[in-house]
Amino acid sequence: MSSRVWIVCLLVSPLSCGQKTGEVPDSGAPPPDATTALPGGGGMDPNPTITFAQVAKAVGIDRSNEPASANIFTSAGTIAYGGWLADLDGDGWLDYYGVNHAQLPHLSGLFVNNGAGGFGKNLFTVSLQPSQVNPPSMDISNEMKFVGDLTGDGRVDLYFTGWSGEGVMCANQGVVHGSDWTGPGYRCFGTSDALDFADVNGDGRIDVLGFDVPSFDVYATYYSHTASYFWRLNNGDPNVNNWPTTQRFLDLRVTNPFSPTPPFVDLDGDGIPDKIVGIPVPDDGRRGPYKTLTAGKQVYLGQASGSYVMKSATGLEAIMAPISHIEDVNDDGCLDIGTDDTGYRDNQSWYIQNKTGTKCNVTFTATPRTALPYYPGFKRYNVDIDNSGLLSKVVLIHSGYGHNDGQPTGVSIYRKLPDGSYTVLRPAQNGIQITGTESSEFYADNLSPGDWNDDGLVDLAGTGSGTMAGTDMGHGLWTSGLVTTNGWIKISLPTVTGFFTGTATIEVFAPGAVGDATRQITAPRTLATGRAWASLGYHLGIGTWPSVDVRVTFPDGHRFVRAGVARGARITIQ
Ligand SMILES: [Ca+2]
Ligand SMILES: [Ca+2]
Ligand SMILES: [Ca+2]
Ligand SMILES: [Ca+2]
Repeated sequence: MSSRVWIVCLLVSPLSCGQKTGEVPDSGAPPPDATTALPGGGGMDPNPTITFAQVAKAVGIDRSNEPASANIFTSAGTIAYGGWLADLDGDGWLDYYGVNHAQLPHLSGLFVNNGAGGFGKNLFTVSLQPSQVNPPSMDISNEMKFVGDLTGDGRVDLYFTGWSGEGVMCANQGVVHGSDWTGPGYRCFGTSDALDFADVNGDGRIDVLGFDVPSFDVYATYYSHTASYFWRLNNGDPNVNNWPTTQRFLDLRVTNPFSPTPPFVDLDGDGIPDKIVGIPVPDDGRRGPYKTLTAGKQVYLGQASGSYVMKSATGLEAIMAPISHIEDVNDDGCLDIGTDDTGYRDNQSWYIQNKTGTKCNVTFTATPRTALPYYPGFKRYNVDIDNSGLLSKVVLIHSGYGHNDGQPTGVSIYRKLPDGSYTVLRPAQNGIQITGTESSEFYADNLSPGDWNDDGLVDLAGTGSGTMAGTDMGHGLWTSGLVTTNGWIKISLPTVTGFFTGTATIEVFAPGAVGDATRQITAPRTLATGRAWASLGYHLGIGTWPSVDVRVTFPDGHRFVRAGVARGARITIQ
């Protein structure tokens, strides 16, 4: 980390760290080169050059480069099923985890960032060790469900899902020293798949929505959503099987609006969980070619009195396809419903939630993909791709089932403009090539944003076709080559770590405008337990402002303001 200098600001002595709260620095006026006005009153580069280069194999993402103690490498059975950036060893640099579809020895990848533009050897085989109690089925763990701190020690844990309803939770043991390697060590436990991760009982510990594995049924669990689900309530034990469970969902509250699932979703925004249930049909042909269809969907709204009340005329009554995504896909503050006949690999069909005034009213209108503000495709990521402070959409578009409306296969970047519209960069322009020599996408592709080389430009890890050039059979790392006059800052909050109740918020304002919601430079960043830890650096684009004012609200309500944070600054606030 010698190349990076962080300025430490202490909560107890704000005057030791920059200007006094409320002071208006000389740099308050928008810089002269800004020709595009932003909502915050500043400017942004109107013509950034956005390109990415595939560097994965060149910087060391190569699973065959293992310590000798991992024994003989074999790549038989390789299917890249996700690439993730996360600081696994806690040194502040983003590391790389590549999931294989069946995590047998050698097939997945765990690479520690060396802080000098590359990654070390593949530690997957030596790092992830099975627990003797509740041993995992690593051969059927095949997809990442959650990357975060499930044990409250500030270290990044991993939760995988597999076939047959099974899941694997790997608890980070901290840095361990093997015979010929040093790196993060993981102990892995077998458990059920998980549908949601959030602190639902308000004790500051992140909980997990699971179900009973012996009675697992794929149709009931994933398509009709009529399975017997329960929340595992975190008690701090690294073995998730030792957490107490509850099925009294109406005693719980929806605290994380970002990972809803039909059995536990707050559609009307009152914090009380609602649910969407499909009407099951027998497996006699009525479930359709993918065995996913139901006879329609019913919506139940949770009441403060502790019961569910069915809502009629929601617009979902005749929807037969399974709900595969619940997201606010059009960014209007109300959750929308995405369905996919295949269950998991096609571009979704969308039912947009309507509003009465500003309130989400739990009725839905079928809306063509092409009628949305950007083309939503298969998966969407909010990324400040150009450091403008605006969140652009990086979209994976699938063509395998013909529901791509003429859009090109692969990654399109919809760059957000100050007026709320988007301008699109297609795969041939942005340099993100995920199809290799295939004619169509590989359906398990993914992206994971993060600044792996710490140059202030957001990069993308991920996977695509096994024939992608410059990769170890589909494990990709696209490094940003952004050229722009926009700038950035990075904020570190080392005390916002472990288990905590409430949330922390980072807000960035125009100079002298702290607290003025109309003069925010970028969307506030809200941090919840399990999704925030000491070594995370929060990257924030600031457009062409020479400096900005930063306000942090800590979980206990304390606020800290640092005025005059210069572009390119790295600030630690504690
Ligand atoms: Ca690291
Ligand atoms: Ca509700
Ligand atoms: Ca919406
Ligand atoms: Ca970068």
